Amino acid sequence: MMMKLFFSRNPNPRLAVAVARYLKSAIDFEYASPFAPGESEKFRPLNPNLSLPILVSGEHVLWEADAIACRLSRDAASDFWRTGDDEPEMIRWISWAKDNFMRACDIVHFERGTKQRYALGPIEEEKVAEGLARFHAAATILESEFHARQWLVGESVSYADFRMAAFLPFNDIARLPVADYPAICRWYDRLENIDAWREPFKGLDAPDLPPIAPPR
Ligand SMILES: N[C@@H](CCC(=O)N[C@@H](CS)C(=O)NCC(=O)O)C(=O)O
Repeated sequence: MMMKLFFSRNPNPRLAVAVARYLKSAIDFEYASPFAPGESEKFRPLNPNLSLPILVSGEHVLWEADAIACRLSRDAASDFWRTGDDEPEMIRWISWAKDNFMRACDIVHFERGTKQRYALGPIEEEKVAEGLARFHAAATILESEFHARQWLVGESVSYADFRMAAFLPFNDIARLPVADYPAICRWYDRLENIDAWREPFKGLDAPDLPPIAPPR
């Protein structure tokens, strides 16, 4: 039975779609909107959080982008999710990303992006300021890492790079000062050279994200 990945164009589902397309996984992609009116009944049995991505394989359901990336990489017998001696280092960067660099990006993107797209309230500038402070602290560490290497783990791209960068495709909206960090910019340019990262939704049927009204 063909696996199915439920996705939207938001950051974590985008990440899972990019992984699947990078690995050329033999799966179906289906656009979903579990928070839309009337959709929760369908999706709550699949994921009690109602969030995306969700990977369904027969009776088996997996949610959380990291777990899905691990599953798809194993199925592809790829070292995109490292399985050898590099695995602890990859886990280190995934873990650090979620508490630091990616978290900072998420805080700012939530205020300037998600809240505005989905009418969840006005931008809270003190939260943006907190996110920006966290961003500078994390980016300083990442910048010095990328002075010494091209990718986070070993000599080639791994899931840690995709996870770290999950919110950067949305930086037109989040407006994080990534340009202040040249080694991070060079790393991100390398990611953008990967078709699956740059254009994960190419050929997929998925409506654009709701637009963001310009600030009044
Ligand atoms: N920790 C989860 C977070 C999942 C999550 O927050 N998904 C958001 C998008 S970033 C979502 O489902 N939003 C509703 C939607 O996209 O329709 C993961 O890494 O998969």
